[in-house]
Amino acid sequence: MRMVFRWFGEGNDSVTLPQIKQIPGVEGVVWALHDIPPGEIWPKARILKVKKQVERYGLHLDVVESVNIHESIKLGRADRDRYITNYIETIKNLAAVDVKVICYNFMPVFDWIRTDLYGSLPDKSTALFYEKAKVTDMDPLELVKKIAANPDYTMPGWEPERLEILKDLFAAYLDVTENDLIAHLQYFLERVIPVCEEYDIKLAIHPDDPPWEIFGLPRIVTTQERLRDILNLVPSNYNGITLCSGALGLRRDNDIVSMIHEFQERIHFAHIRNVKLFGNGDFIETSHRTNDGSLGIDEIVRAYHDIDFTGYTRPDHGRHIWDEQCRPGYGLYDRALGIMYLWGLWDAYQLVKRKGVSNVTNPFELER
Ligand code: CS2
Ligand code: MN
Repeated sequence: MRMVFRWFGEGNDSVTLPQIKQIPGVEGVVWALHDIPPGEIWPKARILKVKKQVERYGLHLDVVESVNIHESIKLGRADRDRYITNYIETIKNLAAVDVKVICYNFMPVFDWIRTDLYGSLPDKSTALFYEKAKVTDMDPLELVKKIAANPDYTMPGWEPERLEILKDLFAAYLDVTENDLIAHLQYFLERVIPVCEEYDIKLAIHPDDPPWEIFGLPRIVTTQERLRDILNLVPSNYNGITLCSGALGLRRDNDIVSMIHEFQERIHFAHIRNVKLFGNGDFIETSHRTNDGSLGIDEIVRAYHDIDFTGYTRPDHGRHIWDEQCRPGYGLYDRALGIMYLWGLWDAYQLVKRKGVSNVTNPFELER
């Protein structure tokens, strides 16, 4: 497990590089050029600037999240080849600074969707919250308008200035089926993966969040079966997965431990976080600790330990605690606590392995 930490860039993040450097066991940042629109080439000079900033603190920039995919590629439009060519140029520019993994997603229109970025937890901290009724009962454009009108609630893809574009996109996706979307992903992968092989840089698709159809938009990165299909679209090690426990774990029928075992060679990036699922379909993000949410983070870390996972790993979203002012889900404190929890589990499993405590398979199960 090689620990990395998401950083949104100088002037764009409340968390600083010196702070990240002091979190135990963090070796690199997960970064992106967030101001470059999907479909455009990431300029070499901009990439080199980040390299300089990050390396000054002894951190690496091996993992990029995300190089976003232009909607024309997802829609299979006639102009997609131009955007694929640009994507390939970006891959080459990133390989030139030794980037090893590129995380991306194939979600139409929106990245992750929540209805409240500051939902309350019983301890008075706040976290990203999803209220099912709000999503199912509302016209998506109305919801977008309402959320976008409040600057505190702006999420990726929901920006007010995108409203007109959003209307067109919704219309464009009306007759795109899940199978079409899979075919468009295949078309993309067949063209970029050979370049990834040549330049030794791995692609890692992030699951849809939440992993089900939303607002009538098709979604395909949702289950173990779907992940298997995607890996088989182009059977190369360079066509891999970002296994996000918090996104996939929103479905009770998803078994993360089984996915870790099945896809082990193709998991190039692990996102680990917990989430509390409610009976009515709502959910809220929690601390990383197993006891605080619905996912067995202890079992998930044990599965990574069992497969001797050497891939990049990051804590995912955290709560907002101790009055921290930060990007929603991306504060310093709770994610740093999350890292210490992950290391705590990992080191304990290491110890059990070293000492050969054969009668205790999971010391943490005894506590629960
Ligand atoms: C989210 C996403 O769950 C997550 O990791 O923060 O924004 C995610 O980074 C992107 O969907 C990956 O492309
Ligand atoms: Mn994630």
